[in-house]
Amino acid sequence: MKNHKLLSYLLISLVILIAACSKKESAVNISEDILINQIGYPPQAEKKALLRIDADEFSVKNTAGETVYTGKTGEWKSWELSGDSVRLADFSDFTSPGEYVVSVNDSVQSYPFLIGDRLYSNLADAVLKSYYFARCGVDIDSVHGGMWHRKAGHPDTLVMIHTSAADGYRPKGTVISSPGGWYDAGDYGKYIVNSGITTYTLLLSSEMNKEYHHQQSLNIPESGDDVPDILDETLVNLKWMLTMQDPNDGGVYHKLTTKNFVGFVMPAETHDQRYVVQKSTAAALDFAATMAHAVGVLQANGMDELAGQAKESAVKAWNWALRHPDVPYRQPEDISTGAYGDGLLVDEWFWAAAEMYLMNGEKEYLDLMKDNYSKPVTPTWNQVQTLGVISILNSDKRNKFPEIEQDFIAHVDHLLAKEKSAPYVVSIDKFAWGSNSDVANDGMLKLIAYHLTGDTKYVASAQNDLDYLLGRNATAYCFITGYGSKSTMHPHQRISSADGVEPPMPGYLAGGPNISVMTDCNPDEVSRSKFPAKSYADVECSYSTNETAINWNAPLVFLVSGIDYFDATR
Ligand code: 9MR
Ligand code: 9MR
Repeated sequence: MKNHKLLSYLLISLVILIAACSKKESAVNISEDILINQIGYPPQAEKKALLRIDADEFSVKNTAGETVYTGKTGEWKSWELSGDSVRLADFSDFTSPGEYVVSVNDSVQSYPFLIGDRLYSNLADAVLKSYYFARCGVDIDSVHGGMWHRKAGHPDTLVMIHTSAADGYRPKGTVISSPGGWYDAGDYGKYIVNSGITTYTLLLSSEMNKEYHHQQSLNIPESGDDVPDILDETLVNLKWMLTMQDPNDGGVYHKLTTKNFVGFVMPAETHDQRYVVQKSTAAALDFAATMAHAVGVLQANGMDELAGQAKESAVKAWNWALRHPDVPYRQPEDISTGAYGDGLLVDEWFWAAAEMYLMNGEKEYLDLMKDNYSKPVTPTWNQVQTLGVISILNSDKRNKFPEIEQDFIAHVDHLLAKEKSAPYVVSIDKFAWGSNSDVANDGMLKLIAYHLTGDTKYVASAQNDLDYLLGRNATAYCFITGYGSKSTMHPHQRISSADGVEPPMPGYLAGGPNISVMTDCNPDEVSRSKFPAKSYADVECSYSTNETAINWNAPLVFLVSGIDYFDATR
């Protein structure tokens, strides 16, 4: 009897529970078929959502569930890269600050988002602070790192010259010191080629978004000194780069890594021997370009001694490259960490020559710059001519190069044209490894075009790139850790995996969708879309879609800071 009573009590409770749950579900029916920027939109910005639902109308509702705006949707547009179709929901003329959802048929709604001023300030800080969390060889204390505090690892004061890097000055087995810098990515390596473009891009943001970065405080150990935090942080890596040059001949080691990738353990728990591996022409040129560019920034910030050192190192690396114009990086047999190998160096020559020319005005560099010119493209670690182009257009030599300026604007206009005809309102139409960084770099180029022309159509288009990264994309993910309703939680990143803290370190951009390596995870366990724009998996094993990397965050620093800066001054 007693048992029967208990059973019926349990049954009734279960029924009530199920009813309560299903009621809750029908009250809040969030659908990933409504894609929005999950942080939100500045009042004066264009505001676009995308519907994968065939509805002619949509509405915007406030938190009380009241409809505050209704609009008509655009026509169905299908995209071969995502394998689906979307309809545009444009509510740009709705400008009242507040928290909202986009709703369709009164039955489904988007994740919530805000309309308001300065929505991205906090995000801009986090995206830049990601570099502090990536510092190599120092404790991250709880004052600055909060719950992500950790012990130092990889002092890198006893680094061996690998056989591939041995020469008369530093024979095999020589030990050098090369401490500091940032971990490249989810792995613990430090790579010069990738450091070059990253360091340059951050220096560029410090110059072009100068007032913005001047008021920014990141709560890093250097905060409060007389240098902007972005520069303090960037110098961490620049100073490491200087240690990668062989003072004897000016050559630059390609990378500093263990022989093989180590496991997913904390920095302080891994002690495998680290090596500097092979000098390469690409490393020398990227190093020379970055150092030459840094000279002006350092001088402008009263750091003359370091500026002098950067200048001298740039010249030495450049001269090494002249003596060794064609030394590609070839991965030695006993080394299996990242290669960053590049067989085509015209763009590296152009970039380095441009920076050397801007540094000291000599004709020798100008000639080589002209000889190696090719039209600007969206930059990546192995396509860097556009970095030289940007430096020229930002300099007092700009007027001497009207064709280069034309080519730059033509590339950005082409990005705008692609966005205009793209169903997902974004310029990207090729999904390579790190595709999200291509979106961020497109956005950066658009903001630079705005600086050059004053035309705000470029800012509007950059906002679309940001909207994409913050959730208005075919995967419905906000790709930046710690931000948005549904964001990357399991990046392929050793520290976030091993630190025992549930949320990943914040402010990191995931690599993003691509179909380069469909087997990084066991395909039986992790299903990936065959469509490039959807082929993303928020799982740790997916190094080809879900790693983080310094060169991917840097254009995002520029993009978010630039848009927030624009928002603050419009
Ligand atoms: O963890 C490595 C990551 O940082 C690299 O980007 C990636 C590609 O080179 O490789 C990862 O390491 C994997 C290796 O390539 C294959 N075996 C499994 C390793 C860890 O997932
Ligand atoms: O970003 C790099 C990507 O363009 C390459 O296709 C890929 C494979 O070679 O390597 C990426 O760089 C990785 C590097 O080799 C090691 N550290 C992690 C980087 C990001 O995945």
